[in-house]
Amino acid sequence: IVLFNTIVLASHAHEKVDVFKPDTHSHAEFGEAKSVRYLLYDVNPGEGFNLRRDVFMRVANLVKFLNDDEPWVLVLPPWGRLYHWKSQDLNQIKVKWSTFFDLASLREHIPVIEFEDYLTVMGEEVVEEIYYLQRYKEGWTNGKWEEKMDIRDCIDRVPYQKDEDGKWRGWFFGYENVYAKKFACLSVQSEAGNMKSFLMKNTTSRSVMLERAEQVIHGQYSEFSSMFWIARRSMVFAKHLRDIGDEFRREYLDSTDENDKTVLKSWTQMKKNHGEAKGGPYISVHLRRKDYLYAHKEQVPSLKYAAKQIKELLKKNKLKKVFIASDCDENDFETLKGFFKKAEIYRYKPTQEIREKYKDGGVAIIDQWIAAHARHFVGTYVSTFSFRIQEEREILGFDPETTFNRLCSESEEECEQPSKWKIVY
Ligand code: GFB
Repeated sequence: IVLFNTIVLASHAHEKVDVFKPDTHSHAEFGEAKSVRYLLYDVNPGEGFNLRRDVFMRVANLVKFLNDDEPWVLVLPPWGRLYHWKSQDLNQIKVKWSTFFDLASLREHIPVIEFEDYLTVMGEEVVEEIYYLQRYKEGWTNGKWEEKMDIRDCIDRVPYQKDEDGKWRGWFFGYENVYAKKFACLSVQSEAGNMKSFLMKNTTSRSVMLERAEQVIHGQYSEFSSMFWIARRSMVFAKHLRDIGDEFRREYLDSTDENDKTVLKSWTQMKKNHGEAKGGPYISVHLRRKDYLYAHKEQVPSLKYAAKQIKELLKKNKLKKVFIASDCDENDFETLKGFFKKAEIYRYKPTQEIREKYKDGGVAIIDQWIAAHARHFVGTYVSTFSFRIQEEREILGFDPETTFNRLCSESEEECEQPSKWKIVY
């Protein structure tokens, strides 16, 4: 079903050419075998890991819709060069998705391959077409949202340049020899799913890359829809990371899946009611520091005030253990611990071997996994890191009252708690 009025591709910037007529083209022409096409994407370099996971869900659902009509495979963008991955001693580019996620689970939703496998399949280090998604220069017309997309002049300086052989060169996840044959800027105001017609009708090459894929929104497939949650549920963390988290839970937090009622099944089989999961006998806290200390200084508590809130939660839940997931340094962690006399305060500290194998991203996932299994969770204001923990808890079947909570700062008069984005099956 076509939900927008016009999809246009201009041969020259600003010139609109209607190429898509919903009434004449709304059905795929079957009868001929269609060859597989590859969709690639990347995200604004400044975005962190957990917003990138959200962009994956949008693109994954786009690939799902494409597959209703044509065989498309999503090429997973290697992880790397992330602003928050500060460990200088680790090599943190070209990191495969399988380091962090279970590819078999992703494939229960859509066909995916790693970038390196894509290069092997292509037999050449090439991306055929790149569309650099950008806003409309003129903003929303009449202040009204309408679905549209047009090839336009690039608004910002783009990180791709044409070399003397006519090849487009750019970052390409750190793969220096990769080039693109064609490059254009595409102004979009669109739901991810609505890119389908553009890709099917306005592009023909074997591989297409959407740069700045965060420009497209979830739209009707947002948190309120089962499609969002299907894509989200398929993002199962890699078993090697879950195992490390589970071992830590067992060893320090008296937490096992059997006791906590968090036994994991294949995501396609798992459907938990709220309140079925009990969680381990500990409070978990996502205490976001670093850039949040200035980016959200009004909403981020001092360590002392965070400790006060945690103590109240321990008392209320009759618990004595706390698990802290945080990007804070050791000094801050020790300071925080110093505010507690009786409670046991834990933090996951990776060995050097684990750091080297799974990088800063893997360690963050282990933190998220442990935090997701607590009897009660409290996160940080607007942090996508906290949001992803909340989603994990929805999947596991926790009572939303134990999940959608955040720490308040001492300067907040009203401390609004996070929206309850409950799972939809
Ligand atoms: O994931 P993320 O986008 O969440 O970025 P926000 C935060 C990153 O910091 C994580 C590290 O991906 C981790 O690398 N980090 C944060 C942590 N909390 C923890 C933790 O508890 N444990 C571990 N091990 N690592 C957004 C950013 O951050 O905040 C934007 O994505 C921007 O770029 C905005 O800076 C202000 O949503 O918290």
